[in-house]
Amino acid sequence: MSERSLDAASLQMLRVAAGRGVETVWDRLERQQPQCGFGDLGLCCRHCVQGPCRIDPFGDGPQRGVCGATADTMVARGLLRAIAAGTAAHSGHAKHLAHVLAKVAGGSAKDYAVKDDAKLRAVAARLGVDGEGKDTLELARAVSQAALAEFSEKESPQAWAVSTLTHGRQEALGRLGAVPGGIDAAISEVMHRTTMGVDADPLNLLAGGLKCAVADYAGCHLATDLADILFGTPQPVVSEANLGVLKERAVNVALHGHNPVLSDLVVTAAGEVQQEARAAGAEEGINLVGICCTGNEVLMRHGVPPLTHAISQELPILTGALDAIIVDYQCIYPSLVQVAECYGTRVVTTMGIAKIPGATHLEVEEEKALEQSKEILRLAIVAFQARQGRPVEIPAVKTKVVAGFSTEAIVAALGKLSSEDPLKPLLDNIVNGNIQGVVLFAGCANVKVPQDRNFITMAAELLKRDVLLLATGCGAGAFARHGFLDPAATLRYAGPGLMAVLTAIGEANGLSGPLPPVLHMGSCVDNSRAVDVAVALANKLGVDLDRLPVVASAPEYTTEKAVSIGTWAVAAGLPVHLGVVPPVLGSRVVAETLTAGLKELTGGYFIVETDPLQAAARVYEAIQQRRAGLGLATRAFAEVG
Ligand code: BF8
Ligand code: SF4
Repeated sequence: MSERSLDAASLQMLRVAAGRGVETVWDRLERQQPQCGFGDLGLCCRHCVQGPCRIDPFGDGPQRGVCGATADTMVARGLLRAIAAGTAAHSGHAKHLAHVLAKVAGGSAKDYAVKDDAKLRAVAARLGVDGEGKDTLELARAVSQAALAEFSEKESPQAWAVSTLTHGRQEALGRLGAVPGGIDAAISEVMHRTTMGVDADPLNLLAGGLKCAVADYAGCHLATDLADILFGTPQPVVSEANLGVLKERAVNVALHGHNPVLSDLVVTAAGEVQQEARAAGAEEGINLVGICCTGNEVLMRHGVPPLTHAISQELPILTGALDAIIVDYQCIYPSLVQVAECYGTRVVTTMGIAKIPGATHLEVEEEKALEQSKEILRLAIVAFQARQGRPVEIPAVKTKVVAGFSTEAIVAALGKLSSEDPLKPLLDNIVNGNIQGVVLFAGCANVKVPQDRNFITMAAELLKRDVLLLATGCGAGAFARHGFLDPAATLRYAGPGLMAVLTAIGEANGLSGPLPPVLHMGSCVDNSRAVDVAVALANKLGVDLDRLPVVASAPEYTTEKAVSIGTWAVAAGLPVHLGVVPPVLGSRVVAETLTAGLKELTGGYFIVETDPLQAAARVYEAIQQRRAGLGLATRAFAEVG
């Protein structure tokens, strides 16, 4: 089992699954072996029905598809379609929020409100939307219109992309033709140019991929901004993580998926039906817990405990104590329904575009979302009553979590050290080497990697070398479950320079100790928050992003969304580590461009390294190269053992 996960609670539930013959994602991976070698290399194409076509990587068999497409063309086209799919997912989520904001402004979504007027005004000002004399709802209408206008093609460059980047980056992307005119337009252009008989030039295709990835960045940033406007900008919050947060005597309800539109209201609804739950015999009322990025959204804003993440999403059901899983969209395994059937857990789908056979579908409409949220919770109460008398096994595994580090929260915390110039302490400590650099850990868990291994191994290596760590998505979840979001972990893992800085900030903020060594910035769309921090640092230093000692890492990535984010991080000028080999090795041109050639164009590049120790060394090395480029003192990896 230990080759499957490093997480004690997951391992305990995997033993339960094995004992009861319940199939999980790990079993299905085994049953898929051997997986297709052509697919692994990116050497297959199904873009028309003269295919499917594949290229022989050894050079003996066919070297062209039926239409004449080469390996380079196929690999690049495949990569582009992944970027487009990821962009569609993030921006579908963003568009959903834009519609809700428009409904709030128009008065038809009474259960929602603008919770953060200051953020609304800050976003409006950044976009050049005039807020003068406008009340909150008038301005909300204007911002929602500006947001919806971001999706279709327009003459002007995308406001959310350009207004949030450095001037240097705007120019660099402009020179590459990588500033999209609209998010949907960029996705549609990729689908066009990758269909049969259009773009066959791998380099031209990759340029198109960068443009679509920048559209994805805009979508992510838009999603973060509008979620903050509607539900509040996160502030530091204390919670707990892992399966031990389930309570036998509570109605346990997991919120899973990505969007706060429903989940945030379920938090409100839970407060209102607590009494009903108690009356039904649940002494501890309703216990909301989170899975994946919906979990991150409600952790960041309400302290809802993160239960588990991505590949282990089936396992909480095996405790026998989970009464319902409410899902919206993305990263939801259809297999949840089969596991749930064995235990009586209600799986409730809520979005018209994301149904699962066998689940209960209750389509949520923003006009009556609060009432519908209560209705769903009542289904969970019924499930709770039905499980009485059946045994539960809740692993006694949970960790303390401090999360809620939005950009605004980080700046406010730094402001306690230097109110006039909040970024100064961070910058000074990077310059003097107390902080060697910053790594943003992002992305998913991948069942091909022992769960959490790459995140934990790399983080430990980087922290002791004084690298400040930020985290989002399921990566942040891995850190949560292994105690890295607990301030106590700073004492255990941080090198002396980093420890001094985190302690100074913590104490200035009235904590009796340091900040946690990994700052949880939110869900995957909230990678945009990390960009905001990097842009602020770059502007203060007077350099572009491609010179900062900042690296991104997705050491266990899985999804197409992660591919888009990785690509926009490279477009932004960052080195980006991938701990799982992407399906591009069938084309030397594509692989070399991604890992080296792009450096000349954007300053960013991919580092592909599956061994976490080697990966930590290479990420650290990338930081040191950037330090040297800025004329800062450098330190070799081997200097700290
Ligand atoms: O958007 S990290 S597995 S849950 S894709 Fe999915 Fe990956 Fe998790 Fe969040 Ni992000
Ligand atoms: Fe084959 Fe070309 Fe059709 Fe792809 S587009 S399936 S390579 S014929």
